[in-house]
Amino acid sequence: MTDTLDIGVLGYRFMGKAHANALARLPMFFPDAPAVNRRVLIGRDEAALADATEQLGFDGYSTDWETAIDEVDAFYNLGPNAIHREPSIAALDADTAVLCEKPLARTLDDAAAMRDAAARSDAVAGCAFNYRFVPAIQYAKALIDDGELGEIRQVRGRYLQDWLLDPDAPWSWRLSEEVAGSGALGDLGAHTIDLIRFLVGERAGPITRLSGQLQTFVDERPDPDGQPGETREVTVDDAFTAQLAFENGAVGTLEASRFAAGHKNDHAVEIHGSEGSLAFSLERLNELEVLGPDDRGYQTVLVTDESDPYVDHWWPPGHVLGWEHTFVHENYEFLSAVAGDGSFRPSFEDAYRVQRVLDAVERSHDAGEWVSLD
Ligand code: SOE
Repeated sequence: MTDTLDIGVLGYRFMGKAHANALARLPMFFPDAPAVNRRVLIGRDEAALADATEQLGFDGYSTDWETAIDEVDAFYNLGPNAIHREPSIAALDADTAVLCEKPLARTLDDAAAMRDAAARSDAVAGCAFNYRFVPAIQYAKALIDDGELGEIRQVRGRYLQDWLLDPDAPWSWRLSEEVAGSGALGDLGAHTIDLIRFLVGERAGPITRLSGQLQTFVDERPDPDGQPGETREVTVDDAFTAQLAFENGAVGTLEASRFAAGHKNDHAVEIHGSEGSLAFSLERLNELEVLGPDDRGYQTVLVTDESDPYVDHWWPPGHVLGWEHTFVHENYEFLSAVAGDGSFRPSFEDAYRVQRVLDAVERSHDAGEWVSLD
């Protein structure tokens, strides 16, 4: 392994910018991170790629991912869900490390194939569930693992956005079953499922059964590439809800929506144990609400002390972090694993287990009954 890691990134819009920004921050704030070179940006539209290559600080670009994955030490697959499988498996089969955006795949079968490729490869494979890397979430996990909440009894997770509230909001690949696989369920629910597994998976065990429902409120939207008045069909859910049963007897609820007026990016979890509770929302991501056995109400903990996860890399206490910092932490951990031949979580196995829950919600919705995840 060379000292400097060459990185190839497929995708240059929202997630491309989030990860390119994270790579650019590493040398200044995480000097013990491996040196990285933003080597090649991969996509289809050469004109847009050329502009993005300049803007995101890459050496060059390519429209041929098959060649590019052989030229780099790590391949970031940030494309739409339907193209997660093939390039990621090809990279892993060439022993090139892979960081794939969430959800892992469009379908459970694709996720299983990706998990199997990671199992047979010597390369590190990770899925970019970035909310594990919020300091307040890691602080919450430490409280739970230390038994501060006692036995886990109830889990409540939600991811609420409002960007499709306007029926004239344009169609995009995220609204296509053929490209995305699902809507709010896989785009937003996947994050919450991973977060719940991260936080309570060791004490509550896996989700063993669930019931779920999916709903589409607006079933066609203006086609941004079509003539005025032309529309495209929405073939995924706009919102979902589910109720969960855990191996230890805990119960839970899950929901996500792209129609939740008043919520911009409200990814929230609340956990009740036999000894206390905790609550987190991404819209207040530096804070954790904690209630211990002797507290009469929730206490707000500002998780910005230098002893808190990652905070010592940034600013003094109270100089709060933001959404983008979660990607810096995630890239630091992933690239440190790549350089050190270590392991990274969330792994493709973790991401496959998230995909099993997504699939179970769809099975339950179709069957109109509870389904098992055994
Ligand atoms: C959807 O709007 C979205 O961009 C998700 O795709 C991301 O994973 C989430 O972090 C923010 O919202």
